[in-house]
Order: sequence, then C-alpha cells, then structure tokens
Amino acid sequence: MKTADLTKLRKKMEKNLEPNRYEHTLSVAYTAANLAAVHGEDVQKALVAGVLHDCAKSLSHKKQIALCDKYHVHLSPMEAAENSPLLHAKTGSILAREEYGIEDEDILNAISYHTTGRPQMSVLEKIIYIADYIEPGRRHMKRFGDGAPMERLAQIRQMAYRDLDETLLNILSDTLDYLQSKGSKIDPMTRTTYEYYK
Ligand code: DGI
Ligand code: FE
Ligand code: FE
Repeated sequence: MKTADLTKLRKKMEKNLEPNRYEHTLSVAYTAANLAAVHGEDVQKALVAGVLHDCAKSLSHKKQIALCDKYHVHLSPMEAAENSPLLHAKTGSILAREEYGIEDEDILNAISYHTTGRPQMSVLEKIIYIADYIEPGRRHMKRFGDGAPMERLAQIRQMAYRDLDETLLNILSDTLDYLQSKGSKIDPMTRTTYEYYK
C-alpha cells in the first residue's frame, strides 16, 4: 500500500463519514500506527486498517443487511438486529474489500473483529481493537459509563505500549462490566474473547 493510496482512502472516508466519526477514524489510524511501531507490526497496514475500521458506520441498517445478503456473509441474530453495535464491523470488512479494494486478509479481519475481538487475534487485530478504545479523542467514554474514571483510561493507554494481551484483557473486562451494568445484551463473541484471553 503506497502513501498515495492511503491519501485516497482518507479522502473517501472524509466524504462518507460524519465529521466526528472521521476525526475518530484518523485518531485510531495514528494511534494504531504508533502501537504498530512499538510492537513490531507493519505501520502502513495499521494506518489502513485504522482509517477504514468504521467505514460502514454511516450506512443505514437496511443497506448493511443488503450488503451482507449480496456477499453471503452470515450474521448472528444479535449482529443482524437493528441498532446492533456489531453489524458495522462485519459490513465494514465487506466494504473495505469491495469498495476500497483491500485484499489483505489481516486488515479485513482487523475490521471484522474490532468491536468484539476473537480468540487468537493477530497482532494487527489487537492493535486496531485497542487503538479504537484508547485514541486521544475518547474522553467521554461510551463504554465507561458516567462514573468513568479517566485515570483508568490513562492506565490502559500506558499499558497498551507495553503489553497488548494484558491491555486486551483489561479492555474486555471493563467492557463486559460496563455492558452488564447497563443491562445490554452481550454478544457471545465478546464473552468468548474474554474467556480466551483470561
Ligand atoms: O464504532 P465505535 O463506536 O468506534 O466502537 P466499537 O465498534 O468498538 O463499538 C463500541 C460499542 O460496542 C461500545 O459501546 C461497546 C459495544 N459492544 C462491544 N461488545 C458488545 C457491545 N455491545 C453489546 N450490546 N454487546 C457486546 O457484546
Ligand atoms: Fe466501530
Ligand atoms: Fe471506532
């Protein structure tokens, strides 16, 4: 992937996303690039995966379901539900392949699993999952709830540059606590990922 290609991807994302979501996208990309540098992963791949990870976020539910039908992507009932926070990860990966021309399976998987994680994640998958959580714009942590201590986020940010697996486990554990406290439905994959890394 050349620099010019990345510029093209960025421009396309800027056109397709809300301004705030685009900001988030860039923050995830640069955070992921730094994590890649520290942990010996390909920086360019991290940038591309970061820029694209939420590329399906602005699509309507109907369009996302149609995309999955068209490309024969299987969805669990929870993924397919309206307002599912998980659907855009699956459809993002389809769009990245079909519309943004990404062929690298590791990048596509990093997009697919950026919300729930999965067992045996690649280094790139972990980096995108973590960068999405710690990017500098995450101040009002959706996942932390109101009593959200910013010190906790600071702690997780430091951890991310030392140990990816430990960071992953901490984020998964906080996310499960948060979802449970809100009474949200937990996707089996979120729990499976947690059990695996525990
Ligand atoms: O797309 P983003 O907002 O940048 O971040 P994301 O794709 O990681 O989505 C984050 C949301 O997904 C966050 O509010 C937590 C939620 N989430 C993650 N796993 C589960 C989940 N929500 C439910 N209901 N169940 C899950 O298992
Ligand atoms: Fe997302
Ligand atoms: Fe995101």
